[in-house]
Amino acid sequence: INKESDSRGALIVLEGLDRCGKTTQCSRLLSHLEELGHSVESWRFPDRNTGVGQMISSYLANKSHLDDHAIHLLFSANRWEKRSLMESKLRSKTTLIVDRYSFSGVAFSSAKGLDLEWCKAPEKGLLAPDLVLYLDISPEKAAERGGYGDERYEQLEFQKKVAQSYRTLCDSTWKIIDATRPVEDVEKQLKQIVMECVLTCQKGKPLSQLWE
Ligand code: NYM
Repeated sequence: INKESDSRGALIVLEGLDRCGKTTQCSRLLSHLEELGHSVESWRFPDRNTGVGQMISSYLANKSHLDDHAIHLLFSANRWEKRSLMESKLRSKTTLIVDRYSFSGVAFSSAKGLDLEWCKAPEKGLLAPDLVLYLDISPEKAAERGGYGDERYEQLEFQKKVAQSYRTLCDSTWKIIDATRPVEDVEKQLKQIVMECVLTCQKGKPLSQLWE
């Protein structure tokens, strides 16, 4: 029985190394869902527009230095400050396509050597995604794509560690997509998986929380 109140938008997260193609695919998914007449928004973390987001942005640009734990908590706070808006969007039946989420938070910080469980703790209670799409590419291939900027973390050796952390985090619910395929192939696969998820949430699926 579908309770009308359980019908909602889907929380769809794209994850992967820098230069894996997430941002391109997010914008393609957004236009696709819009064309089909769905209510949909594209979000990204870090959200650099908030006060916390500006601190993160300055850290990433190497304009400020912060303890590894402190920046980890800022990334998490940046998600917490959007949590209630996220929930109200989903309940009002808007689907959210999110470029990076808690998994990036844990993968990047634990790649620096921070304890995995410590990294997960502040994420507990954030909304759990309905779908995690992992755009899989080797750090070497991603680096070959060029366009690593001068932001912190955009270095091959570090990306190798991040890839390892993602491997630890990934579970059977994640959809692993071969991101070395041509953009259109990846797009086609993603659309199919995403549509299924959007329809499931539309029919009614309770919201749940991360790592509880
Ligand atoms: N990043 C992103 C983190 O270290 N922790 C997080 O919680 C999130 C969401 O920020 N290299 C890192 C991953 C990226 C960098 O992200 C900026 P983007 O998608 O390049 O704007």
